[in-house]
Amino acid sequence: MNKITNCLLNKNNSCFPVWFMRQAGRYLPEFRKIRQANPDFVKLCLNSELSSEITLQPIKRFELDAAIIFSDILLVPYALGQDLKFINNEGPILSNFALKDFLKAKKGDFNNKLQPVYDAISKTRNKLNKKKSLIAFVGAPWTLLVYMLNLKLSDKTVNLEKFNKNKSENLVILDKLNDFLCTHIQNQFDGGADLVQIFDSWAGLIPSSYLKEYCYEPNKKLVNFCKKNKFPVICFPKGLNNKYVDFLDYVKPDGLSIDYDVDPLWARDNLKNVCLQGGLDPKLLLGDEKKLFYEVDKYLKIFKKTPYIFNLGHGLLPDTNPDVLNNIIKKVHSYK
Ligand code: 1CP
Repeated sequence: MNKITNCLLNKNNSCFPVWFMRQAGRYLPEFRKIRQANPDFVKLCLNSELSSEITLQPIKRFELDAAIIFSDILLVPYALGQDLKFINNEGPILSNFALKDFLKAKKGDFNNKLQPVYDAISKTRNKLNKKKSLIAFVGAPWTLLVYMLNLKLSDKTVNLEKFNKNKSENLVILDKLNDFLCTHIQNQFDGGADLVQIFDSWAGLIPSSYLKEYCYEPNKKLVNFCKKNKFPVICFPKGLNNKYVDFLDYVKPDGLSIDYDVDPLWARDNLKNVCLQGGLDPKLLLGDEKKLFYEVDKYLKIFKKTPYIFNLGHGLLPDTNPDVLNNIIKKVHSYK
């Protein structure tokens, strides 16, 4: 059993496994080179040879305990019929959502469209040392819905009026998404993934009175599917603050990734019977190294006796210096 699975399932605390969200990305010159030659991001994600190569780039450079498959959460709405484009420095754009087309989506078609992702997973698993995990991922239904219906007004607000206009319809969409996400998880495990992370990146935009319906319940359905199939699962409901406690009580995943707004000491004392992950602010990696290593040390000390996977409180930023990452990894591995 590899280190991360042992930490997640057996709550083993004998070492700190380490990986980083967005570890395959723009901060690496070797990634930028492939990206420049492949301006169509969706095509790149669906090129199993290249996406496997990108997945392994950080593994060749650093002593990481996991590779995360190079793909994107928005390939699911793409496979369900929405056109997807990534505009440089602006992020992703999906074509207008059409309920009729969405309701007609079929599993066979969905599987065919995403087959290159599953092929990339198999190719990567064959090349990756057995001691290292290969991480699959999905976006949680709410976060996907934010993109599919274009609900985000800013990084802090969501258009709830637009959402509430068709509330019953939206709940149907969430449910159908859940079903397809279970298929996507299953296919990724069939391809050779060892664990799955569920990204609910916009959970923090949901007003408290809606949290159960739009965040906890959909995450729980995915987690229950994983548990039934013995797939280790980590949830990342970003932005929940002290509601992380309610999330954990309700959803009960094997692992829980905390964001940079969560106080690690509070997390250790209030989020029990789960393997915690992450938390360190990715912005710290761009600043003074002394301050950075003071903070890295703080996380290691706080989580010394608990099952904990070292990671950040969100994805690596494009301006991160790869050498800094290397120094963090060395420090984490030498700690216990
Ligand atoms: O321009 C480029 O080179 C593309 C940048 C990029 C990359 C490298 C995007 C666009 N997606 C990815 C890959 C990606 N996306 C991974 C690969 C594995 C790894 O972590 O190394 C993963 C796990 C994701 C997941 C993802 N995509 C999330 C959840 C995590 C998070 O960041 O909160 C989200 C919200 C997306 C949507 C998305 N894709 C890309 C961008 C810039 C965004 C965010 C847009 C926004 O802020 O709304």
